[in-house]
Amino acid sequence: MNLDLLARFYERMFLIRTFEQTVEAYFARGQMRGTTHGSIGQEAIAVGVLSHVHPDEDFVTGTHRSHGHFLALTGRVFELASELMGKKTGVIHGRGGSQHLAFGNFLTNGITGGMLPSAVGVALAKKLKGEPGVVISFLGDGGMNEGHTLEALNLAGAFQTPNIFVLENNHYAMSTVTERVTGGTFESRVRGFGLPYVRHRALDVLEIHRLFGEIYQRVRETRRPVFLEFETYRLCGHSKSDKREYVVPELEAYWRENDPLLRARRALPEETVREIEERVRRQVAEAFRRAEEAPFPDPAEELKPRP
Ligand SMILES: Cc1ncc(C[n+]2csc(CCOP(=O)(O)OP(=O)(O)O)c2C)c(N)n1
Ligand SMILES: [Mg+2]
Repeated sequence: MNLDLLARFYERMFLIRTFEQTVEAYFARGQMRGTTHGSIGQEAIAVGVLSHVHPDEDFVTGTHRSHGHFLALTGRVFELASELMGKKTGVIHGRGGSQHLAFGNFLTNGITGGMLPSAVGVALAKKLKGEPGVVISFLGDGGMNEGHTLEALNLAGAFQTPNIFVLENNHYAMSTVTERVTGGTFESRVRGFGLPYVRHRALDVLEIHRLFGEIYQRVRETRRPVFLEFETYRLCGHSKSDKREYVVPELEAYWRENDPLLRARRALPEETVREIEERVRRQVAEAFRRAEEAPFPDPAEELKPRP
């Protein structure tokens, strides 16, 4: 096992978790407004997958639940905390909030599966222009039951675009247990559109990194799409007010026991874990403190068209 790589990944996973827990505390105290969706339990996917990105060549699209994707990609805690507080120092000057992040070649929106049509368009443009790079798109199991997702997958299959679809199947769409509202299987649907399908239970960040690395290289070379389903679990509510009355007890017990973050933690020397956690806690506390002190944007300035 590569302990140096695992320590690096653990630091990013712990950063995401600490960020999400801090956000929960801010909402509970009424220090943040609006809504937010945490990714506690799913950190290993963001970190393992996005460890492969070439920021200048690839394009990444997220979802309503993308704090982890953003932090895995950029590590910019202060900008994200500022964005959630509506501050001028935010990722997009506090205009978008938690669900509407835009940073370089990374975009998210709050429509379930809503980035997929654009993601296929970007990949098609890359293919037609002969540009390098791939488009990596996260989506949820609920997103798989949206019409626009199926239209986008159909076009990816028809045009054979360099897309990698990363389904984070966490078993729930808000309070709906996905199995209950899904006809047939995701795999047969996706294969029906002419895309190869890979499924993996996302427990081990190093394994996710290795698997995604293979798929990433394949799509960079072949310029053809691949669909990857990760089985995962969110160990937090859907959004800020959720009593989690819908959870399936067996699933909950399995994923609490097998939390990928704790699994990585257990494999590292105690001293390494202690150093990482102290450093990250300081980093997050400092970023939130600075974000609190940062100014709100000036509406007159912000409403001017961007160059
Ligand atoms: C088109 C659309 N319908 C409904 C919603 C409300 N909504 C927000 S998140 C969500 C559940 C999404 O579930 P899933 O795709 O599994 O992602 P997860 O929340 O599990 O990460 C829904 C229905 C929405 N944002 N967009
Ligand atoms: Mg889901």
